[in-house]
Amino acid sequence: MDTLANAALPPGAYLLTGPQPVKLPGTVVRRSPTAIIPFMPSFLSAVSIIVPTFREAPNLEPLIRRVFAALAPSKREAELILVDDDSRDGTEAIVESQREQYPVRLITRRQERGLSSAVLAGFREAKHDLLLVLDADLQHPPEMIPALLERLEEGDCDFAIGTRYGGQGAIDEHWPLLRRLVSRVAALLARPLAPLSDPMSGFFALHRKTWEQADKLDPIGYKIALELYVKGHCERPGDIPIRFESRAAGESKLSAAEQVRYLRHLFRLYRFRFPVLTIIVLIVTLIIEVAVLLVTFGVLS
Ligand SMILES: Nc1nc2c(ncn2[C@@H]2O[C@H](COP(=O)(O)OP(=O)(O)OP(=O)(O)O)[C@@H](O)[C@H]2O)c(=O)[nH]1
Ligand SMILES: [Mg+2]
Repeated sequence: MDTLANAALPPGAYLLTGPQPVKLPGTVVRRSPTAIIPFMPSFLSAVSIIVPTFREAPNLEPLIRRVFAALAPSKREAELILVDDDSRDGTEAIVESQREQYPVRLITRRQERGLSSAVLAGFREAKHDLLLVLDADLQHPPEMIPALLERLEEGDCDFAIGTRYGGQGAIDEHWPLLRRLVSRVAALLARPLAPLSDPMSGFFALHRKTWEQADKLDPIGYKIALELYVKGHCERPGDIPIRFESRAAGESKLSAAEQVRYLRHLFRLYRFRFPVLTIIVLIVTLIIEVAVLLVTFGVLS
């Protein structure tokens, strides 16, 4: 550890340097010095749980408590990594207050922004072989975490995902109609890329090697699951139906701009997955546009 870099930081916080760093300047990682939880040894693979957060302070205490309560019966070793984009809403103090009891860490990004890149920052910090991602606002029931992990370990699955649309999946009746529609259309548009019933889901689990061996990721999108599935060359999704709750507290960060970014993101994934087809579609579009211009020009002149 670089003592000079850490001298200026509050107790319990230090900049990661050395072989396994989060390289971003201004990134502060708080580590629990005695991240001990009274779990017995387990034969199940250990999991790093990554939660991107932005202004989620009121949700953090119940989130942390419910995550570890869900894992307790299986005695699976786990760490929880919150990746916060400098919310300045008390997040740091809340995580600090939980660190004695639970193996939870906070990465505070002072400069970079964005949900998808936050998830990847969490992956880089994760130390276990299974990676699981969920939102902080308790829309994804933490009680379903074991089901996702068990599905991933069944052998015929390389990407487990909590779905609102498959099987007994459901959405809280208070979720706005427009959001339901947008979510459905977004899922439909992604269908040729991946056979996921809910590709916009932010609740998923994968093996570390899937991420490590993935093609170069381009985290511009609001949700990273689809990109990880496609670029990680996954072939065997495992749907776990969940009941998608309404946000427990705080505000949604899904803006119209994010939805436009999703379309750009989709286009890039199509180009990656079907390069020849994309070129053909572009050429045909170009020919049609030129033809329309010529006809218009011919008609007008
Ligand atoms: N680190 C980080 N986290 C983010 C950012 N934007 C959103 N998040 C987190 O990502 C998760 C999903 O964001 P939400 O705003 O709940 O998006 P959503 O679930 O699609 O929308 P709602 O249904 O309206 O809640 C939450 O835990 C957010 O706090 C960001 O820019 N940086
Ligand atoms: Mg949400």
